[in-house]
Parts: sequence; structure tokens; C-alpha cells
Amino acid sequence: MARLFLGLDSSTQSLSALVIDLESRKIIYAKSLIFDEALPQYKTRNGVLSGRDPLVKHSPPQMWAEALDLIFAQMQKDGVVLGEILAVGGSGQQHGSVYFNERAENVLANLNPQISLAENLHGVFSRKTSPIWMDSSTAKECSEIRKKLGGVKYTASRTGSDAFERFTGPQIRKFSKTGTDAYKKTSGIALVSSFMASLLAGKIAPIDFGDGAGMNLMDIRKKVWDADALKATAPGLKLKLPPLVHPGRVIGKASNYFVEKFGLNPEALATVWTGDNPASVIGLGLIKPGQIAISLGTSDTFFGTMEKCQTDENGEGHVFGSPAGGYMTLICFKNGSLAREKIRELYGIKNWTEFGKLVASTKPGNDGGILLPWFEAEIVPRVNKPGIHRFDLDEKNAAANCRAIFEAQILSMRLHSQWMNVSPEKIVATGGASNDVALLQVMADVMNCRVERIEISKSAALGAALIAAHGWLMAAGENPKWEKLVAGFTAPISGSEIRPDKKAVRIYDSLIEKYAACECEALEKIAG
Ligand code: XUL
Repeated sequence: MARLFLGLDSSTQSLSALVIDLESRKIIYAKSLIFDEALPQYKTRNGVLSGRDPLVKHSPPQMWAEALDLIFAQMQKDGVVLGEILAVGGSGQQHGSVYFNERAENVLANLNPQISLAENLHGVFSRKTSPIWMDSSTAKECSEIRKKLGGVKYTASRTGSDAFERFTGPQIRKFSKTGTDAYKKTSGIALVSSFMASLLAGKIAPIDFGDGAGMNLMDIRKKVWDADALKATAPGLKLKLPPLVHPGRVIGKASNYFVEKFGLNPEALATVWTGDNPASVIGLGLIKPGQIAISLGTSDTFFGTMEKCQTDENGEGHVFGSPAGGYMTLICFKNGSLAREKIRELYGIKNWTEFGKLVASTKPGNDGGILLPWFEAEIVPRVNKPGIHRFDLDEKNAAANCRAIFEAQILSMRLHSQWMNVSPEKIVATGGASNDVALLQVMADVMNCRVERIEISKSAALGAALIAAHGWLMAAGENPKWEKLVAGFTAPISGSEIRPDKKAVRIYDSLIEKYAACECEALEKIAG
């Protein structure tokens, strides 16, 4: 008999639903709904409201709720057997926050299936819009919190990350300073993940260790709210936050709203949601320490699992709780695909095949030529003044510059992930640029480990479904092993494995020092 679990992923631009059958180990349904297209009345662009201040990025929480109605209706229309779903879980874009007033609890407990979720939620928000992870308007609040917590190193070792502009604590602090009355009227603060879980469960849902770690409010080692961080952030904050728990834990039965309206199984369990990155760790099958994923997108992200909590003294990387127990790390490099494209444009190279040919015509190590491709302000290392820097590299040599950008990006990942103390056993490459074999070969050689490709598009929703299945099995008294649970769902693309070349590995082992020195020199020059 089939055992079905539903995973939802509420991301910046869309809401995705994915159903797995644990028995046949198959994804039996996957669909996404793009906010801008399906809900134009909210007037978002890529899921985000445009305001006067370009640093401020908010989204309407009613839109996320309305999308939940639409995706359930779509599943019903597509014949998904909602009456057989055993548990529903989910993931949300990290760091975004939703603000409830005292009416919320009662409204959630009595959701009326005759009207929409958005209508049900009318009048429960103490803040109309939700700041999201793209918001970078809280630099002042970050430095205030960091100062109160004793600096970068201490903030990172305490909460898993230095105070970052997109993190929830600084967003809450800004709200408490600028909208004092509305802050006072706020009785509950949710993350995007726990907000969506609250709708499913019909009660205020807990926040999980994975997403909770992206707030600068959780003690990363003890996994409880950190009293000093709460105090440094906003008055009376403890009372506004739900408990912190393990992702996938059962909250209770799913709200009757979904049973009556869409025919969801009345016995279906609502489980605790997590952030999209912790969910992707599961959806990509990164269960054992040393399993790393590199997502090559607009920005490049380096993430993976870690057994013991190890934080970054320089405050560049993040540590979150992993749904599989232990920890996960995440390092975000802003100059990813956009920087690669800039080099392609700069040298008038037609396409990526041509680009790859030029890279292949040069030698690993590029005869010592180094490029620092900070076309945009960079997060890691922190660079506020964009610019590109060349060392022993002829600007006119197109082929050498093509190799140089690939090498710089991967050498930077190696250098800036050293604090994790994890030697990668395998790297899973995902995202648009992971089709590029030349780039993956540089990755295998610089990192000295095998690289496999995997299709990322639904990894967060898949992870969410697997986390829900884990929670359901735990509640049923079983103790499922994560490796067994993900088996079959997270296979790499067949024939995609790339192995390191021993000679090239030796070259990069010595080049890393020169790369680090070049970075220091450029950073000093920028600092003036
Ligand atoms: C992670 C982060 C983003 C969002 C995107 O720290 O800010 O990856 O989670 O949804």
C-alpha cells in the first residue's frame, strides 16, 4: 500500500507542492505556483513588493496564505489523492518574519472553510507586510546587536552567525524601534516556515532549529532562545516567540479547514516546517558529515552537513541546525553566475560551450594568474566596493581570464570554508551553471574530491516531504534511519560523476596560498 507524504515549499517567488510515496520511493506529484502570475492582485515582482527604498524588501503574508488555497485546489483538480496523505510538512524561504496580533490564535483554531484563508486571516496581522531575506535595510540594527553581544566572533559563536542584514533578529529590532505601537500590539512572531505550518496545523506552530538558527536569536549549541540575544534585539521578545523544536515534529492533526475544503485525510498530521536550505540538505541527500552541495546560481552557495557545531570566527559563514541531527553550514558568495556572465560578455564569447573550450585550452593553475571577480559588493569575503582585481594575469588573454574566474570562485570556496574543518567526501553540484563540465572539473581538482550533478529544482519541497515522513514514522514509534529514508529519492544524474586529477590537485594545493595573499592585498587596497 502506498504511503504518501506532502511537502510544500514557500519560496520567494513561488509555492511548490510535492508528494512522495515512501513505499515505491517515487515522487508522484510536483507542481509550482508562481506568485506574480497566479496572484497578480498582490502586485509583487518576483514575489516581492516594490517600495520607495531599494534596500527594503517585503512581501504580503496574505499572498502566501492565498497561494496555499490555490495549490490545494490545484492538487484536488489534478487528482492527487489528498485523502491518503499521511503527513504534511514544508519549508520556507529563510529569515522572513510574520507579525500576529492577539486575535491570531483564535482565528487559526477556527479557520472557516466557506471563505478563503486570506479572508480568514483578515485583521490578524500587527504588521501588514513581512520583511524577507532580500531586505538589506538593517545595517544599523546589525551593528547594534553585534556590539551588545560582544562583536563578530562572539555573535557568531553564540547564534551560529554574525548579525546579518537579512536575518530576522535585526528585522525585529528595526520594527520595534520604528513601529513601537505596532510592535507592542504584536503577540506572536513567526518565520515564513512557521507561519505556513500554523495555517496547516490551525494553531501557532513552533519554529524549528534549522530556520530558527537564521534569526540571530537562538543559542546554536543549546538550541534554545538565547536570553542575551533576545535582550539585545527588542523588549519583551521572549513572549512573542513560539517554542523551538526539531523539524518534522508532529504539531497535531491538520486543520479541519483542509479536510472539509479539499478532502485532506482527517488523520493527516501537520508537522513542523523548516527553512529551504535545511530542507534542501535532506532533499539532496546530504546526510553524512562531509557531504557538501555547491549550488551555482545567481549567487553561489556552499552548504553541507557537519557533526559538531563549529562556527566561523570571521563571521562570513552560517551554521544552522540540520533536520538530520547535527548541523549544517551555509556560505553565500554573491558573485556567482552574474560574474561568470560578465566575463563572458567582456570577452565577447558566444556561449558556454565556447567558454568551456577556452578554459580547456589553458592549464590548471593558469600559470599563477589570479582574478578576483567582485563585480558586485561581495558577502564572502566582505567587499563593499565592487571591482575586479588581476594578479599576474594579462587582461587581454581571454582564455586565461575564463579559467581565472572559475578557479577564483572555487579557490574562494575552499579558502572560506576552512573554518568548518570538514574535508568534503563528495560534492553535489546543482543549479544552472552545474551543466558546465569545465567548471565542475575545476571544482573536483580544487576541492580534491569527486563531484556529482543533481537536479535541484524541487530539492527543498522533496526535503520537506521526507522530513514530514520522518516525523510521521517517529510518531508511529519507529526510528527511521535518514540514509534509508532518502535512498532512491536523491540519486545523482547518471554518468555525471567527475573525479579529481591528481596533478591538478597538487597545483591547487600550492596555489591556494597565493590566492589568499592576493585576496588580502586587494582587501587592504580597498580599505585604503
Ligand atoms: C539563506 C538565505 C536564502 C533564502 C532563500 O541564508 O538567505 O538562501 O533562504 O530562500
